[in-house]
Amino acid sequence: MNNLVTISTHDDIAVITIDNPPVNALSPGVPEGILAAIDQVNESPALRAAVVIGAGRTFVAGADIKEFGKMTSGSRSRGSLLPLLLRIEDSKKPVVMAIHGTAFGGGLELAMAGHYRVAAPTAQVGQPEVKLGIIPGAGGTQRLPRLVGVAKAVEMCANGNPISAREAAALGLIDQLIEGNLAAEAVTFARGVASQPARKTRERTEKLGSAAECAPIFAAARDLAHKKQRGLMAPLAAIDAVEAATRLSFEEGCEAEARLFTECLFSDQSKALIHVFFSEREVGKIPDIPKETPAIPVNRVAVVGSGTMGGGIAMVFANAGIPVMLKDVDQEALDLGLGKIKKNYASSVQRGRFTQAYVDERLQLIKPVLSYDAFSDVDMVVEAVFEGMALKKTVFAELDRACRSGTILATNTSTLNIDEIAGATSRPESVIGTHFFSPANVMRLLEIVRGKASSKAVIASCLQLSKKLGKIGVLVGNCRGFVGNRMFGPYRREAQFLVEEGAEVQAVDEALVEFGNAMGPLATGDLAGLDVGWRIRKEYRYLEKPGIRQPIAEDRLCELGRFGQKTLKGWYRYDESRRASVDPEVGALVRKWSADAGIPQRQITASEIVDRCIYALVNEGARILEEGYALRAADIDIIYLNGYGFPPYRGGPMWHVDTVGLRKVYQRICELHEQHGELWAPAPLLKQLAEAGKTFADYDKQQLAAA
Ligand code: 3H9
Repeated sequence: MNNLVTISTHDDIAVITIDNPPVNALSPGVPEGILAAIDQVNESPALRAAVVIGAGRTFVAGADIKEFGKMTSGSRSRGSLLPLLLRIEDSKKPVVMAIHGTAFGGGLELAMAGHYRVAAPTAQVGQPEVKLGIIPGAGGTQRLPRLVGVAKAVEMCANGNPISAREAAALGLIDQLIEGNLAAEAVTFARGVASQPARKTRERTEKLGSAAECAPIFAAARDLAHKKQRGLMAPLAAIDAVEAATRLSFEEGCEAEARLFTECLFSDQSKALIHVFFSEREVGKIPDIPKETPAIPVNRVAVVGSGTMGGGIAMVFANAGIPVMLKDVDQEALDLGLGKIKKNYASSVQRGRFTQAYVDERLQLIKPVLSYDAFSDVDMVVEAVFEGMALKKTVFAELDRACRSGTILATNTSTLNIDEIAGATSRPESVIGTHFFSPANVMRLLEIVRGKASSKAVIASCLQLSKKLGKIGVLVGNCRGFVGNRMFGPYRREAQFLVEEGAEVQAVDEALVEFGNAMGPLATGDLAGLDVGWRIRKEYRYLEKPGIRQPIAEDRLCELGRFGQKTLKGWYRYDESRRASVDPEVGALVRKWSADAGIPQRQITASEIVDRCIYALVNEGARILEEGYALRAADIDIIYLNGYGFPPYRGGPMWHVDTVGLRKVYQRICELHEQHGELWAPAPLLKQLAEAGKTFADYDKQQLAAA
């Protein structure tokens, strides 16, 4: 044993405690410590059985993910866990795994190597490895189907979602649920089974089924993976590994699992997804706002504006159990807004996402109001009125009058200057941006926009609140478009340029969907409404530098009333159920506009489409980073993964170009600069990193060290 694993005796039963905070990961020393303790139990005549339990908040949440980066293809780290688990399973005296919190990944694999499993009813178990781009690597794909059957094992290994201890008990994965004191009752359980022969999971076959019975299960699982996890290799590898359990012996199945595990572990996909895992946890760490910063409790909220965004934001608060007032200017607007909320909830009930009782409770929490009178006791207001500076200033002046001091005054603007909005109040320190993404009740991203005067308490509160709301909050600076939309501008600009230079509309979208994005840039424009950008462009036209090329097609489409899905015409044509089809009229119009503007037409490849759109995005990202509007390249990645449908297995745009190689990307941007002029001037930070042979990840590390 060692300081990570300790043993105590309770008469004839040993309790082996794993104590490796925060989540008892199987870091080096932990599996060895457990095994040494089991050996001790087997050697002691006085001990009849062992209980393995986790100290603190959880059982074992998995292998230590931090160790993965250190593994090389010759590394034995992976190889060491499987034989250790075999030796635990070979213990002559029964081993009872006592689970609370989570038994995930290697944690569940450890639990399955025990002879019995007991669990607190609140515990969760799962094989989430696919979310990290890998598969279970210590026999999980072989033992799980033996305990829960093939269909459930395939599902759990391929989608990575955990199941509750109750479900696990019903499936036979957990032998007993323990409502009271887990350790004490696990000892009693162990005493009860001490004299029975220990049954090895690996020797069980009764739930495996025949190859013919299992074939349709694997076919359906592969189909689902192709649809729901497009582009990801790990889910398919996980299915292959479980299939091996049904065709091969346990030992051969483990060898097949090992091959697939290694392939996945050394893939770019797994590196990217592990980067995402750690970045999601880093994003809330702000150097000048320590964890202890006192936050303002947010228990009562008001939302101003009951349009699509306001209504969605009200639902977000209601879904988190926070009472919310929804304000609009007149009854008609309010009725319309509430009607949309109810329709939205009704469709969730229909799809089985929520029960009617849950929805009724949520609706009780949303109180429609017409005046600011009741705002005096709210902790936070989120303004979500139309995007226009004058209107926003009027609203904030009203809020300044109506709200007590200390209330967080947040704006959901996606483009306007937070400091100017804050200037309409006597308390700019209370003002902040909370940029929700549409549909607000679905999208996970929340850009928290720090104004010049936003207080640390207000920022800390919004970061904490984002978790409570089930969002991932990313702190960004106050520049035009903030981080996400500022980068999206050049990305969509290039998509339009490409069409104006001769690419087909659907060829542009298809190239980016093939790259892995959830949607193409032109179809996204149609979904969001082309008129939104058109109005903003008209407002900011005075900022455009003369002589710099601007896209023409989208403004012209808007002039023709083609605003996208809402008018059933935009880049595409839509039927009443909003199914898109190619509109030849658009192709002809763009060709005419391009000819009038003297834009030469040519054949454009899918690879040029991807380079131009993605590198325009990244070049702007590099500027944002250098200017300090994003704290880390990883923050930009999290924004794009959670707000813009960037493929997770590419790790986000900045991680993606690190993987391609910054030198190569920089050279390509230089070429595009030569071909297309000033808009493609390489960002100085990109140039500097490329020339130094560094990556954006190196830049993040350097910034962290300096903070
Ligand atoms: C695996 O097991 C492969 C096997 O088949 C074996 C192959 C040989 N390792 O999320 P939180 C850190 S793959 C290292 O904020 P929560 C995390 O970074 C693994 N560190 O807390 C954070 O650090 P910090 C399969 C880990 O309460 C801190 O713990 N397992 C690990 O919201 C708190 O985390 C998984 O994929 C780890 N495994 O959620 C489970 N896990 O404070 C991954 C966490 O410095 N983990 N950390 O930022 C989770 O899903 C969640 O962390 C969990 C707790 C639900 C456990």
